[in-house]
Amino acid sequence: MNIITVSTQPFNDQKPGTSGLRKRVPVFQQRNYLENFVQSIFDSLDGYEGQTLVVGGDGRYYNRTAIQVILKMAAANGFGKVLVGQGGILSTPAASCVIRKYNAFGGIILSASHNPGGPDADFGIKYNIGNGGPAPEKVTDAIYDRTLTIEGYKIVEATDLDLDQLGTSTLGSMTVEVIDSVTDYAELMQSLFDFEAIKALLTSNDFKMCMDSLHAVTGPYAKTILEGMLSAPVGTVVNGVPLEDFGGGHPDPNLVYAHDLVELMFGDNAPAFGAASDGDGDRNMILGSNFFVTPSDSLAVIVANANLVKGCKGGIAGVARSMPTSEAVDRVAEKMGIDCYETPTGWKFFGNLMDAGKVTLCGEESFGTGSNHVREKDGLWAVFFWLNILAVRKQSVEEIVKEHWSIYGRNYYSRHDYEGVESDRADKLITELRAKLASLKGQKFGNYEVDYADDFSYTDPIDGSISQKQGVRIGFTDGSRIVFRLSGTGTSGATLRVYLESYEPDSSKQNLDPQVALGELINIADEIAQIKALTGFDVPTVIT
Ligand code: G16
Repeated sequence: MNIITVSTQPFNDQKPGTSGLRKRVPVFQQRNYLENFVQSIFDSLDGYEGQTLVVGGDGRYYNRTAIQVILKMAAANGFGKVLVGQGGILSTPAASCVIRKYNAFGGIILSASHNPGGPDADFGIKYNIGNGGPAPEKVTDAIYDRTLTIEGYKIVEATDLDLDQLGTSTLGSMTVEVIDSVTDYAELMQSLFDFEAIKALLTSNDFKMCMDSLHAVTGPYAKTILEGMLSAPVGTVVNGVPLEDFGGGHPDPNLVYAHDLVELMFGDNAPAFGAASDGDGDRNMILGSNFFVTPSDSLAVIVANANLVKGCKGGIAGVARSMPTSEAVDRVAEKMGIDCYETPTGWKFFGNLMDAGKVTLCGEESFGTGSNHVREKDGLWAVFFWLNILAVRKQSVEEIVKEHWSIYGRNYYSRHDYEGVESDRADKLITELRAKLASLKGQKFGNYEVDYADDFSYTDPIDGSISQKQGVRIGFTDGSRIVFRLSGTGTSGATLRVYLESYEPDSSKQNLDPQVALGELINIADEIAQIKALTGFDVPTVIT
């Protein structure tokens, strides 16, 4: 089989964001665009010759095309073997699981996560290292540097492989094994949770649940595990077939985009438990009957109840949350006497802490929770964790969360997103905000007094690497916070995210609508950052 080197020219827009390179499909379809990035990944790695690479994606439009290219380039560049999910399907946590289980050198995951899919929508590619987690910044920086100087890429001349048949074939001297997308992940879940107890819950007459896979990647996983291994009634999983365009929807499990599920869960005769996951299966939303669990609260409840779950029986080493995530979990960690780490936004920052054994459970406010069972956040894992808690505690979701608040206090929390802001306007807002930081301390805004104001910088406690400018934080003397940052995952314009948080220890005041409880802080955020004036938006596009 012929290996050819194709000459190419650099593209100047291949800087990976919060989670890999995400662009519109037509951008990826430009001649050599994907190939340049893949070669830049390989050129930034050492010692992969003869080793195993894992490849899979969320099934969105362009997934199959990209996989064929990656297989041929992996063969030309000297990988020994590629494990690829059947039909090109591997959820992000399943890819992480497979990388770890088979000691692969790394993996390439094709996904733009929660962004819509289709010929004119988004596509993405990211590299995960041998621990199964997203490449750390020093690797993504090296990849980006390489994209700016690349002159050629290597590829074998070969016909496309059949990705739908399980089994082994060869591409030049490289072996390609098409593996079942679900089996390894399902086995891992079974080892972590009490499947017998969950099965008893799911088959009891007075419990009903709905899992909405939003036409995205978790469908096959949820069906196999929930409706198969756990005997939930057929139909428990809805929108369970991954579609290239996610049925035209926005595969983001939040109150806005998972509207059908939200309607069901807040309607008459709502099921006891509802959940949704995103495009590539790493995010989750948890709902009870007429009740929404914020991701920050979900993390705190999971940590507080970890002793009920088989996978955490050995105890929890520590926990971590991204900086904008609410401090609800900090309160649990404090009571448990374990460390709580605060990292920048993005799952890649949790990897080192987990590898060093410092963190067992972690999460982000952006509907992401996970543990050291893999090195990605894991949507279905959170669903099974909650089911396991419900099976043991025999209380409703609402009762469990309210009891939690009565013990630890409630962190009212909300995120306001302004999507599609002109980039220049968004940059100006952040620049002006940064310029104000030094003068904010001690200033009073209504009932609030600024305690600190800074631009979050993180020094990784394991490798000492420093990540600066990770979000502007304004903390108030009563523990409330406002955080501002620009999204690193968008593909057009800018998205401003404003995170708001206040703390309420008094049980009698814990039942307010968060938008009401946070009302004054919402106004202060606008006053300080001039959001309306500078973005031109009167209201956020998404409130979660
Ligand atoms: C958003 C979230 C982050 C999350 C990231 C990647 O980033 O705010 O918390 O880590 O997406 O998530 P996923 O892998 O599900 O796409 P950003 O930069 O847009 O705020």
